[in-house]
Amino acid sequence: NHQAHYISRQRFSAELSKCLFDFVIQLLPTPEELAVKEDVRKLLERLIRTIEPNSRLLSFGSTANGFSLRNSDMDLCCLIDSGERLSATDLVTMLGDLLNRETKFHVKPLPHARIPIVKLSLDPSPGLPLGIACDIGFENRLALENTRLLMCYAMIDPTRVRTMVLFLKVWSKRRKINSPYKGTLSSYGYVLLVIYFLVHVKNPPVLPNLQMLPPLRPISEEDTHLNGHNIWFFDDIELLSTRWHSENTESIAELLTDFFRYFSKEFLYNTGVASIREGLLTKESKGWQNDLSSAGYNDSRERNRFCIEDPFEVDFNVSRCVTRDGLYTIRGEFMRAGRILAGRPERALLALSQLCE
Ligand code: 3AT
Ligand code: MG
Repeated sequence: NHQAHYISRQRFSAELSKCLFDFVIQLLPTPEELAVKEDVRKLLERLIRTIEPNSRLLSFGSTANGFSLRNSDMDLCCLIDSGERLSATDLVTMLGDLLNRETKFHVKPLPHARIPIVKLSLDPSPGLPLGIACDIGFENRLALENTRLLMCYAMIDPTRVRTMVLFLKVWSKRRKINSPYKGTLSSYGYVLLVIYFLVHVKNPPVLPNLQMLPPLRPISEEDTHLNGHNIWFFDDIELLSTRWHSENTESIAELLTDFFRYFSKEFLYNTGVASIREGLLTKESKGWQNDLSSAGYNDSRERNRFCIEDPFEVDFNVSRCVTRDGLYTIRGEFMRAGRILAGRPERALLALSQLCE
């Protein structure tokens, strides 16, 4: 009976892994969508160069790291290579005016935001049934680097990493727990949780710790630091594959089930910090305790309910927007998903559609 149960679990897990894989494949952006987005990027770059001739406009976020779903927004970053620089505030204002005059985009410049950006959107049209949403920021070099880090992690084990990440993104959007503005977690936060889990929780690990592998040759401070942050990581993935391979053979379904189990029951939300650089850290060691004695609202008590350390900006809690209620909802969803996956082994497809309903 035990063995029969084991075999039926194995079969369920293989079937569910296949379903998960097929499910995310059909949610990937089409080649046409990617081509239109690249055209938009080029057009915007040409326009920005009429204001700042030495600038480049680069993609980051999901459009650049391989974790993009159909119709995801575009994150663009403007880098200015040399010369007299305008301030981000002036650039945002000028670019806003220019785009308003020259393009059909709806333009919303936010020159006085903490990080000044221009928000753009394009209405749906026959070639672009869902339109485009795009944010342009300035000099956000750390975001370009964390995008590259996530891309490298995806390249090491494309099937398992991308399927898990893409599934978690769709699932969190459908379950409405993917909005930092409403007290839940950003896509970036969920991606970091998956990497943390695959590097530090799984034993044997599915992924190596790219930030801690020994470098191939000595590197100087200057090459590794950006605005005081250590941004070095092992990025030669081709070479890595000749030196490191995972001993972990778990299927996508097994990993996902265990991910939900870990983040519903095991992760120490009250005291722990998930760090992809260093593994599980304590809030105390980072000075991120919930200070329950302080009276004010919106203080560290609310900021540090859930703690995920940024891979480079280590003083930054990526999940600082998650509120008490938000965390409660997220954990409830982790439990629900875990329960569904651990339940009736017969019908993988049903389980999946239930998960995202
Ligand atoms: P979507 O496909 O847009 O849902 P995404 O992968 O583009 O997901 P986000 O839109 O959440 O992810 O973030 C885009 C990039 O912006 C990812 C990262 O380089 C940067 N970023 C976002 N949130 C943070 C954050 N809290 N801290 C540091 N960088 C961030
Ligand atoms: Mg995005």
